[in-house]
Amino acid sequence: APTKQTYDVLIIGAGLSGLCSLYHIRQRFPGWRVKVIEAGADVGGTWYWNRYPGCRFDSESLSYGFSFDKEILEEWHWKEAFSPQPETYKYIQRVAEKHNLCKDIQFNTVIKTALWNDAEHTWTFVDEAGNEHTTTFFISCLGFLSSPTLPAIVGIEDFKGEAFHTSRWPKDLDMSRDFANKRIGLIGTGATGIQTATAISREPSIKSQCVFQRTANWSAPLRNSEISVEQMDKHKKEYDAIFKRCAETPSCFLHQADPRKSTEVSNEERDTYTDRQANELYSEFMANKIRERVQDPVVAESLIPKNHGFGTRRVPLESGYFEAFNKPNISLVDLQKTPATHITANGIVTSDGKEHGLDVLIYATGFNAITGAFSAIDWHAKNGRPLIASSDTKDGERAIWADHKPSTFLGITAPAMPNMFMVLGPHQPFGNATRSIEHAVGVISDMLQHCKNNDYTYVEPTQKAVDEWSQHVVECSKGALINEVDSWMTGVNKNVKGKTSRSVARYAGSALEFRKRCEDCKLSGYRGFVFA
Ligand code: NA7
Repeated sequence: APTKQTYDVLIIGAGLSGLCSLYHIRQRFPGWRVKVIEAGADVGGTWYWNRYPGCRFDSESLSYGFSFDKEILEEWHWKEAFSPQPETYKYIQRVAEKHNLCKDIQFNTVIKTALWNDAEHTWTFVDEAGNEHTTTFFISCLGFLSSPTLPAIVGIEDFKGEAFHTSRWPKDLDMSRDFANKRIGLIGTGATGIQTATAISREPSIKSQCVFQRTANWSAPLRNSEISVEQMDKHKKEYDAIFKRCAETPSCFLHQADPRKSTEVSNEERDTYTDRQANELYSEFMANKIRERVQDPVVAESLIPKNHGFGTRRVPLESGYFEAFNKPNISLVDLQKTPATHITANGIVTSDGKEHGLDVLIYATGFNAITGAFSAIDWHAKNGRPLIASSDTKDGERAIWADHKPSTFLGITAPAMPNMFMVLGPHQPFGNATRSIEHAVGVISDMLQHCKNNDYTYVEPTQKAVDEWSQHVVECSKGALINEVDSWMTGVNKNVKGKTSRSVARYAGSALEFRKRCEDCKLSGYRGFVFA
């Protein structure tokens, strides 16, 4: 029979955000009942699901760990400057194990429905099995790149070979055995597609790999390197300085942005993110690098983005991606020239009538980003309002985030969603994820402390605060060339209904400004919030 459980704090998601939240809630509120619900079979979130070959981060390893556990930082040897997924996953498992976090995590549980009870000041979450999880406070750690999307190509279900999304890579897949003598197809050339295609191109047993590219992406060399034991011993003494530095940079990485205005420097040094002419110069420089690296000039031209400048979409970092196309068994299909018309049992057919025969089809087609994981839950928020719905439906009029256009206060709370807090939600700076997570969890813990101190069981941002914040978020992103291009960062995913027009879904200002505004709100006694 379905069960009913009651908590003070319920967290959904056991990735870095959920684990960090759980750790801090336990520390600050020892008597509270806290639970984490997780869809996967283990901790790790992004680093649990994304186990495709070549998966690694492009944040510096040394800047990525949790700052709250100095002992683990002291014991942990990051072996590469940019850690590969298996090592990051192990690190996260180590944190969970040391703090016995799994004791309070329920795995393999998918939440389907969320109901706000205005009389009780509680949320009730109902899982797939019909079990009810009722809580006063709720922390969303759903992840902003956690809801994978398949390409909207006709016939996708007809394909007879093995097919999967990169974030659902089969756990026991062994490339040397399972890809031996196979024709591999890969759709998508974002950060994931570029990493996966490069790794597969190095697998000697494959027969061939065909990369289906809809939009060419600018990509810059990762320049990864090994970290020796001696170097790591030295770095271990530098962690305080590393975290201090991350707190001072706009995206929480170790590198600092050049503080000079583009008008103060020569052409060669201009800001390529806001200055169109400087961007064109830089893009041309990068295009010539691709021309040098790819032997076939036709393939090289296809790999050079034509409709967007360098850095106007998230720049994947690569390690030999362009050279992969110099191998005789690696080919590129330029879907700009010959769009995919449909998928058959045997492969992908393009507009020139050609059927590209495949044994395995890999979808590196990205995510319903930022709002996607929210839309997988059927929300009945304050006054029964849905959270996300298309504006052309009846529900759309009442939806809090109609057409996936988020409204928030401080990126951490949302209107008509009382007692909900978000880690890495919309309108938060992403950058170096762990740094942003630790900050958001700090803000949330302080707000919960404020509630506890005052016996509040209800907190909701005012519409005025939400409107002012939304205006600030839009203001921060003004002038950035990134706004002129469709990508997950501008809220566009053509594979998702209602996600076809651009919105400002993330905080494009500096993390320092974001933090200052959170701190000011706290110092003002949480102006902009209604408590009860
Ligand atoms: P991205 O960056 O959203 O990339 C998805 C890729 O898939 C991109 O090249 C898309 O082409 C392509 N795509 C999507 N749908 C289709 C269809 N229907 N046909 C052909 N090609 C398609 O996702 P990633 O997983 O690579 O990276 C996400 C983030 O994770 C990344 O930025 C890092 O921050 C970590 P398009 O460009 O839309 O033409």
